[in-house]
Amino acid sequence: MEKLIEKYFRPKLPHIWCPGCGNGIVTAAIVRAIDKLGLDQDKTTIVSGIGCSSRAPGYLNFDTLHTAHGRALPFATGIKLSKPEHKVLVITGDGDATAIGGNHFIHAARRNIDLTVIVFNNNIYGMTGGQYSPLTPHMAKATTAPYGNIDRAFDLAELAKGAGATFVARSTTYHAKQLADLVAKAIAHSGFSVVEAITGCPISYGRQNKLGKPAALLAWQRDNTVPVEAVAKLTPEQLAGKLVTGVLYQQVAPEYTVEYGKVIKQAMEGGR
Ligand SMILES: Cc1ncc(C[n+]2csc(CCOP(=O)(O)OP(=O)(O)O)c2C)c(N)n1
Ligand code: SF4
Ligand SMILES: [Mg+2]
Repeated sequence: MEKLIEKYFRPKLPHIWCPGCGNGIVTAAIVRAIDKLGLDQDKTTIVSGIGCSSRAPGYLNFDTLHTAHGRALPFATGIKLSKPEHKVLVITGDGDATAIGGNHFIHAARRNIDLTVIVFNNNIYGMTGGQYSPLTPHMAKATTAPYGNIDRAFDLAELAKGAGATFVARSTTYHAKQLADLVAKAIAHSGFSVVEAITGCPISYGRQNKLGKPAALLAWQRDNTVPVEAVAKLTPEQLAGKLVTGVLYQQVAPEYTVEYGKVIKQAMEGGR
């Protein structure tokens, strides 16, 4: 990891994350994926919105943009359209991606634009003190739901797939190696790819829901996930309440910047 730190991280310590936060594990998984694929650092752009998770690109030695809350995808779309040969990654939180940025998320998925979105899902608005997000589980506690959240949560993977994403995967900070492999697969995929990274927020979500120390949050991830390959062998009772991990969906479909390029070419040639 030392070599990776030297190559891919900016010397920008201390970072803002609390002790035991899972964000470092997800960020390291992204760096490992980039290194595995041998991406050109000068042709890789990482964009984020606002939140604890969205601070990650600031620590990374690439062209990075820390934008406005929920707006990472419009910025990333503009970059990808102007430089289609670049790899563009988006780092976002559950609130950033599915609350204030929810509309951008579904429309970027619908376009199948070649962006890789890594959603750091800690089930809460970590940065602003623990308000519930659209990914806070039903009846979990948050500062805005001290008696339990009566909203039902989105299933992010189903939302992405339903909106048109062509690569959807999920893993956790407990499964850090699998997470890095899935991010690499998502980046290699041509089209809108989404990786849901389940990560622990011990300080806000964990405390409010009495989940224990950071290690207990990792143990929760270990005990409440099922690899997609095992699903067919399990009964509905065994699957109840479990999160499925792995590549959940993949499809080949026309990619937006390629289609856009064709239209531009046709217009330049004067055809209709
Ligand atoms: C327009 C706007 N509204 C609200 C905020 C306040 N705000 C900053 S981060 C955040 C929530 C972040 O939650 P999430 O995306 O889940 O990231 P996390 O901090 O949990 O990683 C909010 C509401 C803001 N910065 N800008
Ligand atoms: S508030 Fe939660 S998500 Fe934010 S840095 Fe602290 S532990 Fe991490
Ligand atoms: Mg969050």
